[in-house]
Amino acid sequence: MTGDAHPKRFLTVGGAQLGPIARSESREAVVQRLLSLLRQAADAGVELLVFPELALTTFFPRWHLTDQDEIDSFYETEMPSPVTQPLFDEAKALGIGFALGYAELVTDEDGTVHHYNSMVLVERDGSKVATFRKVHIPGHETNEPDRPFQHLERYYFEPSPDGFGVWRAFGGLVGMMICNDRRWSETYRVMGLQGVELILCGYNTPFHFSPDPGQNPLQGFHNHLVMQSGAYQNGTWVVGVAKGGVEEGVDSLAQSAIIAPSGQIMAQALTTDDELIVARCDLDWCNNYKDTVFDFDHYRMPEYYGRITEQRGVILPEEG
Ligand code: CDV
Repeated sequence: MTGDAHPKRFLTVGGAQLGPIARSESREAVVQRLLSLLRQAADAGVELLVFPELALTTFFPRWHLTDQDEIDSFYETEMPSPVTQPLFDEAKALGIGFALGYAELVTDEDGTVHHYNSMVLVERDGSKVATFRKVHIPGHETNEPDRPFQHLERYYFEPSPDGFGVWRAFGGLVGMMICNDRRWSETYRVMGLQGVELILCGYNTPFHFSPDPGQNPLQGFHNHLVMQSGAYQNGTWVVGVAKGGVEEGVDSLAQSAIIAPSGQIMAQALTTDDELIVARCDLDWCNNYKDTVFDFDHYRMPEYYGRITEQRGVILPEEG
């Protein structure tokens, strides 16, 4: 693969793509599906298994709900909880780590309540590595009844207060991002500047994009485009895992993929249902890119990148 003689750091990584989760499907039933994928992954020698965004419930931002108790029923107040504990127990027994996306409700000591779109990363010994909270919250804040379905993430979630961390875990440097985060080059670069070698991502991407339906047929292309370029430009593995298929009448992209630091797709899902994909990832392969064409210390020109953090929107050059 790289032609080098020195020993490699291999990690066998799995993507546990999910098919639709109906609104009526219980958490217990979903956890059974996750357990089935976990056991398949263990049989395949997987050491780290990645589940999608909001992997315990249906993608509820497609509805404008107003009853706060009903809204909060989609969130987890503890992780693990009695319902998710069997997943943690089985993973530890099998010696397999995992990343799981879920809606998280946090109550501060002063009683302030936060709603996040989160992903927990758990090591092979069952210890919690980190909880990542989605940074880029897409969609809209208020009900827009003219749409065929809503994308009310900005009504249901607040952005992460923490940003993009990178953690020493699984023998490498691991980061996380959630769905819309994967479309932004800054996401990858902030982790790339922390030496990231493996980025884990879950997503729910409906084919229909109301603000510009012309993009609908390009959903699959754009999905791989951003993750492949992010992997290559930062010399990192990227694992993108979908909840796909027709869920409550909304058709969503599947095409989960494990992408190498070269930008090449090493494994890709073939169905729109529960499906395991696996790749044996050489974490040292990252250095072929990090030490050459993307040797940041040698070649980056941050003195010209100030606008990236100094402004949010576009400032046009003066006319004339
Ligand atoms: N769950 C998501 O973040 N979905 C978004 C929207 C825009 C479809 C996405 O970027 O895929």
